[in-house]
Amino acid sequence: MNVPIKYELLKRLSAANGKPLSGQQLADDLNISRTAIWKHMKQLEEEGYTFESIRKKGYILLSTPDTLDPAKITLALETEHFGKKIVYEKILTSTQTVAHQYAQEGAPDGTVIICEEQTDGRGRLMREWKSQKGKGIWMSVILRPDVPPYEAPQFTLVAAVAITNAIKDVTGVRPDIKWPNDLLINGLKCTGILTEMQADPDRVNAIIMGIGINVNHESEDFDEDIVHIATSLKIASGKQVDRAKLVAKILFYLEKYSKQYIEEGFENIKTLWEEYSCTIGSRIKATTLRDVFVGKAIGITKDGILQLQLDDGRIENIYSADIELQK
Ligand code: BT5
Repeated sequence: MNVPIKYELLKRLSAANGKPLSGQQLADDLNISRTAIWKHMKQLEEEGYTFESIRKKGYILLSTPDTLDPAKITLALETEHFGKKIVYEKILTSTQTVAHQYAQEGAPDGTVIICEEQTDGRGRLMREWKSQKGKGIWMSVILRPDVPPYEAPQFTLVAAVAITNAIKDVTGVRPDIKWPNDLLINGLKCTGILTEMQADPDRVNAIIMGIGINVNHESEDFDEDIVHIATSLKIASGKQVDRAKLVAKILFYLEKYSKQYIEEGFENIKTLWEEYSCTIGSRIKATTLRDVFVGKAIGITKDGILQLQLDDGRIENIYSADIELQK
């Protein structure tokens, strides 16, 4: 279905708040025929929307399907321009791979690639990211900040703060941020962030921000190899979460904080990040590509680099690593 018409229809029906809207009124509003309205309603029903149709009065929207349909995301969107272009598919290999192609073809700042299921979802260092059908948020957002390449890793911290705020607003549960790219609830991973970029030597062309969130999984939905390290927002909050609303909220905060980072620098985001972090102040083991360091995480620099105080008192700057919190 033509997305603008579908969106306009749903916008009106959901704003009516349970009162019937007549086919004639909808047809006049949208400047299409009553038959066309009827056809659109049928198609919406096929997609899982349910309506009550009252003779001579019109339609009431009863429920929306549990999907990431762009029309549903758009209904909840409060951004200036993030999420104005959404590419939605039932199944993809990886939203990152597709987002890289879109970025290369010039997709604008804030473009979203999102799907219900990934067959080849990936984490850092090409690790596997499990992306079960219909349960999570598997999306990549294309950002076009005018920054040098060495500033790209900071966007992982910007995203971590944005997603934490959004999860808190929508579910009431506040995850902890584990440097650099995990969100944990009760020590278990609910979210992973993968920041990749396309760049010239001195300028970023695009940041591809991959976001994977376990939303409505029950514990039996997790494969054996991750069941002891993973959790979902439903497990943590005890409630089914509206994924489309959460996507809209994430885009709102991602737009807000990336703008703030570009215009004002890292200071405010650093403060929020430190408040949400479970890494700072903890004794941790940091495994980098070359070394293993153990010590107390004492802070992040204004560039987002983790500072570790080793047992001999030396300070080690950690640019990229896997972190284990130690007892
Ligand atoms: C990450 O990597 O945490 C980044 C994950 C980013 C996924 C998103 S989904 C949308 C976009 N498209 C993609 O293809 N990717 C991005 P890393 O820190 O390397 O963690 C990977 C590790 O997390 C794996 O080795 C597993 O141990 C664990 N893991 C895999 N799937 C998980 C899941 N669904 N929940 C929790 N942990 C998981």
